[in-house]
Amino acid sequence: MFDKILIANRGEIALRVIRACREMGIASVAVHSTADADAMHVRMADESVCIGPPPSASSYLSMPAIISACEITGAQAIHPGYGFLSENATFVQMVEDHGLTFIGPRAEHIRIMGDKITAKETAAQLGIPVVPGSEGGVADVETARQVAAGIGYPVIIKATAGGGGRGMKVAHDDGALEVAFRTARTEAKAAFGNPDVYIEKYLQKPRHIEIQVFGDGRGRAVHLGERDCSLQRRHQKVLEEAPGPAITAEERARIGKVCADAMAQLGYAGAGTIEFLYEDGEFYFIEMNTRLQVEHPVTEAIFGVDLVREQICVAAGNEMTLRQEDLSIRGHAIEVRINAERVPDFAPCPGRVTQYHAPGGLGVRVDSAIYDGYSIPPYYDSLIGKLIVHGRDRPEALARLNRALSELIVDGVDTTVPLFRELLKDPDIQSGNYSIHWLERWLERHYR
Ligand code: MV4
Repeated sequence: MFDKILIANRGEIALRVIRACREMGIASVAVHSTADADAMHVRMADESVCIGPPPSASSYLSMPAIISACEITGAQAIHPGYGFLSENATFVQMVEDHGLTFIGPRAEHIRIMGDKITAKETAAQLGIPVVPGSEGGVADVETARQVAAGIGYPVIIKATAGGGGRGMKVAHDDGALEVAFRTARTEAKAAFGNPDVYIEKYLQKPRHIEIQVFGDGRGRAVHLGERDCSLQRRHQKVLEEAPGPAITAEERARIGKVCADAMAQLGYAGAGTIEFLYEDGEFYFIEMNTRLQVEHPVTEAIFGVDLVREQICVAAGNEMTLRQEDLSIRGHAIEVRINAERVPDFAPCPGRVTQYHAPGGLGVRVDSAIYDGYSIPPYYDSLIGKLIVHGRDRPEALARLNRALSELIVDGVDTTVPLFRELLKDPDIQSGNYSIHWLERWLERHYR
């Protein structure tokens, strides 16, 4: 096992990893920009190293600065958290070339899943159901027409190098295809430096369901069920829950086994998430994320598993302790993302937190790195905390969330907390009846 781990991240996820390290008797090293000298992750770690000025590109994304921080402190492994360098295959390679361990999957698997066409081809080969569409990229309008005619309208044109919803165009009929196709290519080139696009059948009212997988890198893998992350605004998740309100135990077992078997075949190491669109009882692969996700705590709650501990164990070359037959779901969990943003326009709202009080009690978890008097810097993501509740069933989780939100105090900055207090009153949220477009429509209705 490692003696010392460096956490190449900040905020709540850095704290999350430090907590796992401390429980495992592993020393932790925080890295921080000059803007984060007073950050909680710096105070909670055993040691810290300043790695550069405020902009991420010169600090949290600086590969040489992070590798140097390992050398200075004697850290043997790097946990990347999410975002920043967590899905950067070049970084993984560099970490390994310096005799250090990256706590995450192999560079090769990150690379495969980073290219959306390769990811989809790989998924299909591994037996994962994918959205009907073009085989690989589509280079000209004529081919696009043929593909669209084959699968039927509406279709969606997506950037190969994309992800997170950027560079997508929907065409509802043949007349709209040419413009959609050309616009998608132009935007893909501008946004990602790569004009390649592919085509899929457009699913009109799906849910976003993602399967948590975990592999030992030696041919064993398990699944930890699904999360429903359909409540999004502009491709940013707002609320996530597990299990998915629309997914049956049989569906979970079936798609879960498909995913676990696929990861076993790949020899995948550590935590991963396989994203699906789910419509009319069918799962369609869209992407795979080769990292720990923001919303991992809802899975931890219902399975009683510490995913970060497992990541560290597998990276250290230990046997995976997770066995599919031992993994069972207890109750229901919901996470809401607390962002320093003004509702309803979601403009970032950095500044000083004049008062903070976190809720507590049975079934309540708060992952946050803020504190009384903390100044939220303007340079980074606006996520300042996550409130996760766990109940014996969905109604109990919802009641607990409502109660916890009533206790939560974050003064001095605008946050998304008032949004959740409103959202919980809606009958569709109470019943779990929502798709990927529900939230945008609700926001329209509610705040116009
Ligand atoms: C789709 C789709 C409908 N049909 N693909 C958006 C981000 C990227 N991860 C994939 N996305 C979508 N792909 C097909 N074939 C609709 C979306 C989509 C979406 C997906 C998940 C969560 C929220 C979304 C909001 C708008 C569109």
